[in-house]
Amino acid sequence: MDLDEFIIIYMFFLINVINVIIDQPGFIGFNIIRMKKIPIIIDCDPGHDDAIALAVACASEKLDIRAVTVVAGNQTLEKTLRNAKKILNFIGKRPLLAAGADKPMFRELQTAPDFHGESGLDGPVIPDPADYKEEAVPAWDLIRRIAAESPEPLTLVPTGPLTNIGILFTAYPEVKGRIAGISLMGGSLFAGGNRTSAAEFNILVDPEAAGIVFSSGVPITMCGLDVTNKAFILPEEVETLRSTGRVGRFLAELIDFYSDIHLKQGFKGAALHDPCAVLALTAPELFQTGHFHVDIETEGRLTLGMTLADLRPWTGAGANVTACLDIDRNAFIRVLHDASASYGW
Ligand SMILES: [Ca+2]
Repeated sequence: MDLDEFIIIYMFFLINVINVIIDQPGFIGFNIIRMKKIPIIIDCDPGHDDAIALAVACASEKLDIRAVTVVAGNQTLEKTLRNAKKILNFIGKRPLLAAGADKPMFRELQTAPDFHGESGLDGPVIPDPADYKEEAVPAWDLIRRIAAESPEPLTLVPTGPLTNIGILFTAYPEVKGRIAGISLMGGSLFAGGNRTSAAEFNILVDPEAAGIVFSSGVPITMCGLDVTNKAFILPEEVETLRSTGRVGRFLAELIDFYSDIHLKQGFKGAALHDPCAVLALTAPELFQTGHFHVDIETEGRLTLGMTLADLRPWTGAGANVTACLDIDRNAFIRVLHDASASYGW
């Protein structure tokens, strides 16, 4: 054996010894790495499926929720902010909260009372916590501050129109460098629209903001209707959810209201759109994905708000989106049941 061979064998031995040592519970350094949570900010417009997304996110040990920010969408900002406070208070988590935009960047607001009721969260009655106050700064200023103070880059999880993030990237473009990625619910590549034949609601409400976000250069994971229409919950699974405890009962009552319109539209059960954006982070193994270059239509008479994937490989347009296209629905429902059960009674 010459010296080179000896060094190679010695290094191999040393690396394996280190691997054995660091995998022990007493080795603090490795445990810190292993337990490192993903720092996120959820930007939402609750919203029945936003409520489920918040409950799933707050139950996850993989996430460090630095703040929740709120935008107008499913209902007016006043209502979505009130709903966010009610949901977070009810599930016993009170992260920093900030209100954002009360209307899209360049358009009038359109809401979705047909899906979410006049309150934006029709169905169960839960307390309205008067002592849970939002921060004095708007959502984009809070995100900027947290991003600047955070040692690690943040991940944004938008589950409503992208107005707050569009304003953030326009007012403070340097913040993009502090964002590791965006895991969002919005759009549709191959499943058609829901609010119009071409467009999904979140993107349709503020297509200009969506355009800013999709062209920002920040890595985007997109949970559009391609996957979220497949993330439905069947009536018998709602009953199991109801039996898991106080949060499960609350979520089941939300789904009772929210299922109605889905069943009338021919779905097998309520499509749980927004939780997909959370699970794409915490349980990526549930999803099948593809990489696409996606642009947002901001002018079309029939196609306003369309998320358009360029399927021509020869153009050289690099992918700006990882799109979730399919989901292991049974595993998704198990995660939902486990998350709600973790809150206890
Ligand atoms: Ca939403």
